[in-house]
Amino acid sequence: MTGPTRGFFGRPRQQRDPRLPPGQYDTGADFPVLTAEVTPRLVPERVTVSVDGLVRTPTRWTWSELHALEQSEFRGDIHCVTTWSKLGTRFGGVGVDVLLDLAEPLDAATHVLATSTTGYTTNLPLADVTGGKAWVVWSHEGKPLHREHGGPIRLLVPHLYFWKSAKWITGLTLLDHDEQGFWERNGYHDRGDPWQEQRYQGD
Ligand SMILES: Nc1nc2c(c(=O)[nH]1)N[C@H]1C(S)=C(S)[C@@H](COP(=O)(O)O)O[C@H]1N2
Ligand SMILES: [Mo]
Repeated sequence: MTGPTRGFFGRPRQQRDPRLPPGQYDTGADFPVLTAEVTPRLVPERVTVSVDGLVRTPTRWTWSELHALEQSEFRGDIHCVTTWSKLGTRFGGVGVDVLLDLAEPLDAATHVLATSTTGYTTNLPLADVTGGKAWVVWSHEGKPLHREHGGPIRLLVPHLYFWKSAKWITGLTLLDHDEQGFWERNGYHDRGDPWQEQRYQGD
């Protein structure tokens, strides 16, 4: 007899990384850029981020004020609806919880609308940006966030599809209802959970 019959044991099965949600592939070292607008050129020292709407204390933080807040880091994976995921990323900034603690959301607040300098908007349930799940970030892999990726400052909501992570963020407006943002009005899902493949309205 010769060796074991080829095929009997099968070829070694390609182990799918359990960090990849359904329908996603690992982009590896690549970090694709997805931007609907012209990439703005912003001066960090002039950037402000505000939290307003249904809050007791509407607040606007300057660049230096943001840096004076308690900093935190996200380490983990991001998932774009166009099917790429980037595993093991690291972003640094301030937790959205820290901003909300200072602005004090009213009981009536249920959703937020994130806005960018460019006019880009995206909607999120308040519960998706609280409890340590969302950040306003200005560093990536220990370096200043690149302009193409939303630098100087962007929202990061890594447990939802990446279109929820508004680049060049100007603020969060708390609402007592869900108000669709740019991609949601164009057919993308209101919540966008990659583990449930909530890509489009109706998914
Ligand atoms: N202001 C703004 N934010 C945005 C977008 C955009 O076009 N404009 N694209 C979204 C989409 S669809 C994705 S996948 C990510 C892409 O971020 P990246 O270019 O850093 O990969 O940003 C999100 N935030
Ligand atoms: Mo995306």
